[in-house]
Amino acid sequence: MTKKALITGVTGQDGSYLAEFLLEKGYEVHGIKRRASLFNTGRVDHIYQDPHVDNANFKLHYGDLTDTSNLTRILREVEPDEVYNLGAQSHVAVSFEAPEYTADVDGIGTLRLLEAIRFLGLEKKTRFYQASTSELYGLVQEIPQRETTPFYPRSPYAVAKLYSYWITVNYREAYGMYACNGILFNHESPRRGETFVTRKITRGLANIAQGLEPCLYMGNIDSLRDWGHAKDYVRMQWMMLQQDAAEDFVIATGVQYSVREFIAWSAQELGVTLEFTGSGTEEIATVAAIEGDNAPALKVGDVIMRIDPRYFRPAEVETLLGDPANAKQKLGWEPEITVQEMCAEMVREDLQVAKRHALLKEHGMEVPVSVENG
Ligand code: NDP
Ligand code: GDR
Repeated sequence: MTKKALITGVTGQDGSYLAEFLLEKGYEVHGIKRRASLFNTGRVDHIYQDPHVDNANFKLHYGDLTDTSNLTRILREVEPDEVYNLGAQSHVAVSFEAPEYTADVDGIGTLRLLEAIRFLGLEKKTRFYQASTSELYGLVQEIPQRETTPFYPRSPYAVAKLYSYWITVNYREAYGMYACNGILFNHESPRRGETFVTRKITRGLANIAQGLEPCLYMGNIDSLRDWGHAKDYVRMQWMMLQQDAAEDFVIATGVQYSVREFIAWSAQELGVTLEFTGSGTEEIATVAAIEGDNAPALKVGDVIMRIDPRYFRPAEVETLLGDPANAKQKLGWEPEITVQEMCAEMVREDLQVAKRHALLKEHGMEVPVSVENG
């Protein structure tokens, strides 16, 4: 029997990799996409299947985590074996601007799904994965963070996700549902949204190297993160639903680096060595040396990064470092892609796009390069 999976957030970074992964495993994959005024399926267009042909095994449904009746109808229609709840307003800084919406989608949205599964009598059939987050640890109470580390959320996003974490545990305990949390540390890829820090850096520096932008404006570059590759992390999401009993797992690499280091590696991938001088809001990064021909727009001495306090958060999560020992021991999971390999891949892909845009610009055409916000 073909297994059916339903993914909320299928048009996002993780949703797109997970859909690919499950299709390769032979699943029939259903995804929920939001109605938007522009096409928003860019990350899944390559796996799109014409719904007019028979046996299409990738199907998209319009929906929203704020709409109970819509979620219930989709669940009733699909009767999935597995639900992956990846949909969220996932930007921490934006959650300070839109706290109520974030709570509705990232907190109550999870309850709506769990309750719909129960209401439809699917609680013994449908396994449920909740996209929990290292942001739950916020102001860290223990280093490294593991499954037993106390939570201390530091943003409306993290507080909403805290509700989702516990309501998932509660439905497991109260109704015997196979429901579990993956507490995932930051994971990135060339498909990462443009306003998260890694992608902002790789895209911004590629644009600067090609003369499309003058400078990268950053927030807190002392921040420390445990970064992995999204491809490794979606594999783990699936593994968590294949166990005999539901359990919550920390997924991380166990290594942390600063945002400043990520900027330096990204520049190095472009053949540019940076020198960081000054401190606090006066810190800048200057081009110290250039090798190769990826950065024709730059010369030694150019300032290509400055601090803009607009990107500081009202409450910051300064340091995150996960301990993935439990996942390694019980599930045999190991990340296969290092953060440096991931950074190189992201720069490579963003550079290709920047080169195409530079060519268009050279021929007098307008190109979109904004990295405002985030
Ligand atoms: P993205 O921001 O790339 O994707 C989020 C997805 O959720 C998009 O498909 C988005 O749709 C959808 N979405 C947003 N609002 C709604 C809504 N109201 N109803 C339905 N869908 C909605 O996030 P990631 O792929 O990076 O992350 C996936 C999940 O994992 C998220 O829940 C995130 O909070 C969590 N997480 C992510 C980590 C990471 O480092 N990437 C780490 C830990 C947890 P649209 O495309 O239309 O915007
Ligand atoms: P995060 O990711 O908040 O950890 O949440 P993000 O990449 O946005 O920030 C990481 C760190 O970098 C610092 N930073 C900046 N961040 C952004 N976006 N833009 C900047 O200019 C900038 N300068 C410095 C941030 O302050 C922060 O400390 C991500 C999301 O995917 C969540 O959904 C997920 O739950 C967590 O990772 C784990």
